[in-house]
Amino acid sequence: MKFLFALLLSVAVEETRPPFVCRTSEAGVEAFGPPEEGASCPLEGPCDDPLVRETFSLGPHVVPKVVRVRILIFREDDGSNPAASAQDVEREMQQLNEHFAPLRVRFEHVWEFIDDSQFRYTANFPEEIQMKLTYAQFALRRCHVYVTGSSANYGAYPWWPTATGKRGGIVINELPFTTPQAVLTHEFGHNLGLWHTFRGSDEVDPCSECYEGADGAEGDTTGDYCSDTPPTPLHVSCSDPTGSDTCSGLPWGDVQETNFMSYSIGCWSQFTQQQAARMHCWLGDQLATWWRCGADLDDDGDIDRADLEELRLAFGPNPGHPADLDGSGVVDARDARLLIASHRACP
Ligand SMILES: [Ca+2]
Ligand SMILES: [Ca+2]
Ligand SMILES: [Ca+2]
Ligand SMILES: [Zn+2]
Repeated sequence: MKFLFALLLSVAVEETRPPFVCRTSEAGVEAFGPPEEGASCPLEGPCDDPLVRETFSLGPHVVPKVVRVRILIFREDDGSNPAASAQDVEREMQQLNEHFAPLRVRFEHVWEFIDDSQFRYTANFPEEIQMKLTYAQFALRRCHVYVTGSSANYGAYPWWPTATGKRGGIVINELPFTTPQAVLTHEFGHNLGLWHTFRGSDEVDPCSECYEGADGAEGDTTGDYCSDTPPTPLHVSCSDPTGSDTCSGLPWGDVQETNFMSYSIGCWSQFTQQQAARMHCWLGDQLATWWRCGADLDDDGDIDRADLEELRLAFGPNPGHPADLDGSGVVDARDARLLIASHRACP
């Protein structure tokens, strides 16, 4: 009986939880105005070119990257009512690193409480811009994450002129940050250069040049600019959508609910190869000041014998260890080869 009650309660909680909404694109419209009516599908930078993107596919030449992050947890003026706890920060960052490990991207964070009731709850983008302008420090060097009772969850695309300035970074509401929902993974996807997988049907003009139809024929140059994320409508459940693409009349068919950049939050588990390549490309381009080379294991600015020795000491099954450069869960000769390749390739 007790078990049944707990089960019913958990179902009720599931149903009353607000659906996940991310307002990254709206934040851009607010800051930079709407795209021109009927505008074509302009490239935002070199990484939108599929040929450039492909040069960042995860081969031996793609160096592991450590992205610096500064997390600000807001409290009231008197230090009460924190938006999250130290344990929440550690759990959230560990989860983020697990999700990005196979992509050779790791996040290194510092965090602090900010006691300021003015920003403990925020109602809109302008207030959140004030919060960022007040508290961002060295934004060129690291990505900021603001955790508070915010109006929404959103990141900042790397092609925005403000991406590595004080107005950049991630605003995340305290509710998703304090539950293992992976919203932080989704928002970092935006900051490192990913669109929503449903951009091609939901965030562009219907049937326009940027529209990604159900046939997926122009997948590399429309929608999210990734042909390995299937065309999809905005869709929140974990089963395939019913219905058809109104432009081609074709059914949507088999979409990728498991993608972190979809809205199917309950079944998120993966980024695709092309998404990984886009992120490494943008990290090499607009975001080059945010990261250091992951192969520099002792963080002394050089990749040398001392780093190789650090790697050797970590040999064996070692998931989450910085020396597991390819995120395979095991530190082995493949990681050593990546380290040696990074010796030449790292900036
Ligand atoms: Ca796609
Ligand atoms: Ca070193
Ligand atoms: Ca490995
Ligand atoms: Zn989003």
